Amino acid sequence: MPSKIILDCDPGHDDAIALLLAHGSPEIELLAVTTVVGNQTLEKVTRNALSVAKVAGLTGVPFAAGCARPLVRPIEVAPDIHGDSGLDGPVLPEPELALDERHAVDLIIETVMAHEPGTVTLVPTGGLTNIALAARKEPRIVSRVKEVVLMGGGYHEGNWSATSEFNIIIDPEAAHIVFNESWPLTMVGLDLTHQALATPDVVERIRAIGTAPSRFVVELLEFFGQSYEEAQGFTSPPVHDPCAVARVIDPSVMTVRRAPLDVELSGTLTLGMTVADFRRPAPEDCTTSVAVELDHERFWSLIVDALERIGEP
Ligand SMILES: [Ca+2]
Repeated sequence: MPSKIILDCDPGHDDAIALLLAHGSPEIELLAVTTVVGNQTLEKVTRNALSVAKVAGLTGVPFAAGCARPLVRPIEVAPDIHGDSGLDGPVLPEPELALDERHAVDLIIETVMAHEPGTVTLVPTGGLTNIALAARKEPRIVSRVKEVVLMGGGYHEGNWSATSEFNIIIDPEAAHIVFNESWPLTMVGLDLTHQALATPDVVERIRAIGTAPSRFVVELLEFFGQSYEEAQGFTSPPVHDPCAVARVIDPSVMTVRRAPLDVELSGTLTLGMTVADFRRPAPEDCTTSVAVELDHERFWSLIVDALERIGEP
């Protein structure tokens, strides 16, 4: 039985690859794709999601736009990493799919409520505004969701401040809501995703597939690599978001550790920090885990295999 997921994203180079990975993996049944302000404005990331769908030949899955700004904070986007479009590098095809008319928050709620309890996994790879609002608007989704597997945060690393990761710091109040609900939650944070480096041999493996979607990914990785080198001194870019999808496809692709988790809302230096308490074994009722170590070879093989299955749509 494939795992049913809702991908809530802000494409975004790594979101685009996460979407391709989900679409090309038989272990995943993609129920819906929802967008949220983050790497760029809602309008831009939504268009990007639809362009990626066109590249992937993805049809029959509802795409819905969600929140255009965080719950409390002003909008903060990331053009220095993702460019002015949010997905700079490749030529973006004109979208063909029409957006679902529902707000993303309603699509998330209706999708979770329409499926058996314990069968739908939420995979957020952007700020947590939509997910937080969905939990507040329809609290029954919290016990019905199988798990939340999110890309964000980090127990020892930050990237947007010394302590905090972009997806969390752009809407820390939303993250606080999501991290403090009772659903099982796995935080695939920077500690893990900084191991998911698109090294030159990885880029060559993807290039060798020789299809239009693989060329699209190579062009994404080339732009992303340049951004990360200039902005943060990486020699190969960390490809964050597909790590969360990979965890759902094959849990053995990473090790995780159970630990109580919370989000800092009042720190002057540490706003948006995700704090994991490792002082003792996690208590029985702890529902949160953090991703620790990635199987780099297995991870990239999942992406290469997905692109090979997508082929030339
Ligand atoms: Ca993202």
